[in-house]
Amino acid sequence: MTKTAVVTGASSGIGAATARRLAAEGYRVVLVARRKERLETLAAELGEAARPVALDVTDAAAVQAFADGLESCDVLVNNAGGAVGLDYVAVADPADWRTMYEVNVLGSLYFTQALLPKLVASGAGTIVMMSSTAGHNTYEGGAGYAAAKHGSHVMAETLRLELFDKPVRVIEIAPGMVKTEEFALNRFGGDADRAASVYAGVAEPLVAEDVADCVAWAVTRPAHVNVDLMVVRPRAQASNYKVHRVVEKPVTE
Ligand code: 8X3
Repeated sequence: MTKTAVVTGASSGIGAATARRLAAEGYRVVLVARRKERLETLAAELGEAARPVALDVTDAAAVQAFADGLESCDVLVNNAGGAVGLDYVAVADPADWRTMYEVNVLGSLYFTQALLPKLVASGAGTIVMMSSTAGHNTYEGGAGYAAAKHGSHVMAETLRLELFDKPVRVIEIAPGMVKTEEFALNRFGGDADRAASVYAGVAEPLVAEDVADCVAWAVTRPAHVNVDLMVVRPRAQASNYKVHRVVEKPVTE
C-alpha cells in the first residue's frame, strides 16, 4: 500500500524539496503550509502523489481537524519553522521570540500530538524533526532562534525516549548553512541585501535538495533503523562561526 507522508512548511525551501523527494520515493505526500497558491503549484507538479492542505501550523484546532480527516500517516516531517531577527538578547523583540517558539516548537507539538495515533497505527511510523545546527550551538544574535531550535532538538530526544516501545522512530536532521529562497529573507524582514550577505563568498552552501536527500535517506532505511541525529553542513562551514568565504580581491592598477 502506498505510504503517506505529511510535510509541513512545504510551500518552499527544504519542505518543498523534501516533498518532491518523498514523492519520487513513492510516497503519497500531503503538502502543508499557509500559502495555498504555492502548495497548489507544487501539487500540480507532483500530480496524483500530492495533496495540498493550506493551514497555519500554529493553529492547534486546524491541525487536529486536518489530522482527523486523514486516513493514515506513515511519516510526519515537522519542517515548518524559521528565524525572525538577529538581535542581541539585550534588545531582541519578545514578539520575534514568541513567533519562533510558536512555529518551530509548538507547530511541531500540535502535528505530533494530532498524528501520533495514526503513526503508531501504521506499525512503522517515522517522525522527522527539522532542527538546525542552532539547536546544538549558539551565536551572537541567535538566542531566540537557537532557543527554539534547541526546543526542537529536546523534543526529538524526549519523544524517542517516550516512544521507545512503540513502532515509531524519531529522526532529527540538523542542517547548518542552507541557501534557500526565503530563510535569510524572512529572518531579515525582506531585506534582500542583508539576506545575501549571509551567503557572501560561500561558493557552495547547502541547498534545499541536499537536506531533502538526507531526509529521504534516513526515512527510507528499514523500519528498525533509527537515525537519531544527522548534522549536515556545507564543506565550507566547519562550525556556525567558521565559514570559508572567498573574498573578491579589489582591482588594483
Ligand atoms: C540555520 C542555521 O546558522 O543560520 O538553521 O542558525 S543558522
